Order: sequence, then structure tokens, then C-alpha cells
Amino acid sequence: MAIRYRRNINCLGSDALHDLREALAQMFTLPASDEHSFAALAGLHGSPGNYCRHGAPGFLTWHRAYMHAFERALRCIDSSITLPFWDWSSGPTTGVPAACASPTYVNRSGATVPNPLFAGPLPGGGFTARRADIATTTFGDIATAAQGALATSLDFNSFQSALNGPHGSVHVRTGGQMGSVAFAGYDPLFYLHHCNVDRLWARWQASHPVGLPAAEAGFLLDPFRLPYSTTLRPGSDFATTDPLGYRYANFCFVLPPILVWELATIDFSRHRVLDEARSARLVLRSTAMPKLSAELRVFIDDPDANEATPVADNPNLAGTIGLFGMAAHSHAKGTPAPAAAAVAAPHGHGGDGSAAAGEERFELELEIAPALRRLAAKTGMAALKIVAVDSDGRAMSPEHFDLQAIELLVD
Ligand SMILES: [Cu+2]
Repeated sequence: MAIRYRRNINCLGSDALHDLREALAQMFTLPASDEHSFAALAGLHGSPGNYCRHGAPGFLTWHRAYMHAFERALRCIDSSITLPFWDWSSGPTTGVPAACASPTYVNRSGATVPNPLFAGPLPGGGFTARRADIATTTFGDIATAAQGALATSLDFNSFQSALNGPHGSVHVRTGGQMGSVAFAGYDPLFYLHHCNVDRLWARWQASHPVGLPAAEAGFLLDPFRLPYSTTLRPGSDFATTDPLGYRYANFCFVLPPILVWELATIDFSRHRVLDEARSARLVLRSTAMPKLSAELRVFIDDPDANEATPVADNPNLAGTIGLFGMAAHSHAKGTPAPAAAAVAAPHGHGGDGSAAAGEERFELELEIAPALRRLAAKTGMAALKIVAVDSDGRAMSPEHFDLQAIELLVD
């Protein structure tokens, strides 16, 4: 199964944010009789469903199953979507994420419309709200408590109870419906909040690879059932995220739209990410493959790199991406350097969800963790340069390429 990455909401580019908002707005319009509707899913938590678990067993597993169901509903509408998280736990923050903070936003057509991340429809009519001074409300002490839970909990049960408090504080401090078990699920922010709770659990699991206690593994997560079955799924079905098809990009860095041959600097110094990173994927997004075949060579800390810079045994080469021109459906191939590194998994996807007909999107990926560990671990900085050469090894100018965004996902 292909692994998809859940990202920090602050890392979504404008296209991904439009996709998310459009899918959420569509879920709002579905009737409660539809199991993929916002009304049905929001109602499971407290009112009218009252299924949620906040103690042991089941707090972490039940909410993982719940987020999985909510994400599936979004992906039924647009399969390019993954549930994003609200990171209130990495350091002091104020207010809710920018994408969730204003009542309206400007949509793809330029019209100002209600922001579905700001408020959700309530069963009796009307919309959710948050405390009036949410924009100046701080969450720093809660972040400290969450970091403490990550650092000091030695077994599952103690981690689950240590995380419960900071999780609850975020509910209470956000206020409005988020502060009540019955109606919290109706604020769309709920799903970003619990996605972060789930991410923290996944982080803790990465450093504590122990199984679930028997009472958790066997606990039945009502109302989550196997597809086409009346059998309730046990906690063990949600013990780890890989079998569910997702991981978290704990850190992401969106580079400003750059052209090939330009230098872009990534600053890791505020984030202790490189030492613990399983992977660091450089994702290049484009709407068109170049007409001519090309090779993109990614160099780190070599501002003078050009078409003549050697690629064999060059420690500054992070990897290459080969692009076969002319064919709309050609597959790009990424090769990390040196040869021992993990295999890159590029893929193009087109025609998904709301993408307009004829508008094809490509994502080219390159694993650059080995190069970053080699070059950026000491300084916390990496200067990235993408060099483009044609099949004869000649330099290619930027107008051959249409790179909308370059993103680095670290997990
Ligand atoms: Cu909660």
C-alpha cells in the first residue's frame, strides 16, 4: 500500500488548501443519513452518538479510528487529500492555525465564501464558534506538557494518560463547542487537533516500539466496523499507522517558488529534526512534464554547481530525477545519491478530485535524508540548487520547467 503523508496545516500550499476546503464544504452539504457526511461523523463523538472514549482503554485507539474514518470521507471526495494537523505541541503558539482563523476565504474563482475550517454546521442549525479572544490565546504551556509526555512516558498506559491532560487543555482553551464533549466534533478544528494527538502518539511509538497492552489491543472500537461487516474493529487494528496507509511529516518546509538553477536555503536550526528523521523527501510539484527529456540534479551546499559538476562520488549531490519528455503520463525516476540510499518513489497523479479536465499534476520525489545528514546536520542549514541538463549533458534553461512548489517533508 502506498503511504500517504499527513502534514501540518501551515504547510499546505494554496492548491492543497483549496482541495481540503472544497471537500469539507461538500461534506457539510451531505445529509446525516450518509455515513461520509460531516453531520454523521461529527455526531459520533458526543451528540447524538456518544461513542468517544477519553479514558483507558481506548482514548488513543478510538480517536485514531475516528480520524481515519473522517479522513476516508474527505478522500472519497478528493483522493489527493490527507487530514492535516494543528501543531500546538512543538513550541509556544498563539491562536488557531491561520487557515482556520477567519470566517471567510477567497476561493479558486476569486469569490469570498465561508471558510469551512472556521466553523461547522450544528445539528440544530447555526454554526460552531470559539472563545472570543482565541486570536490572542496562548498554548505554550500545553506544548511544554505534551513534550513532557513524549519525553518521560515509559509505557503505553502512562503515555496515554500523560497526553490526555494537554489534549483536554487544548479543547477547553479553544472554547465554544470545542470545550464540550457533546459538540466538539462539530468544530472542524477538532479533526486537526486530534490529528495532532494521533501524531504525538505515532512519535512516541517511533521511540517506544512496544505493542499495545492486551486491554487496549482487544478493546472494541464501537462504532468502527470492518468494511461490509457487522464486526467491530479492535484496538489492535489501529496499533500503528503504516497498515492504515499513512505517516506524519513532522516537519515540512515549503520553498518559495524557485526556478532550476536558483539557490534556496532551508533552515533546520530551530527544529531538531535531522537526527531522528526516518526520511526527508523533496517533492517537486509541477502541472506539466517538460517537452524535452531532462535530468534534474539536486545539489546541497554547492552554489557553483553546473552541468559540468561531476555526479559520480560527489558528496554534495543529493540525487537526480530523470524526466522523460513528450509523454504526458511518463514516470519520473528519482535516484538518491550515493547509491546506498533508499529508493525514491516518485509518482504523477492527474485527474484527481477537483482538478479541472486537462489540468494534470505531477509530484516528483527524491529521498535526500542521507545527503542532509551528511551536509546539514552540523550547521542546521542547507543551500539547495537544482541543475537541469538535457540528454547530451548540456545545461537547460528554466523555461523548460514548470515547478509550482518545492516541499521538503521530514518524518
Ligand atoms: Cu478530544
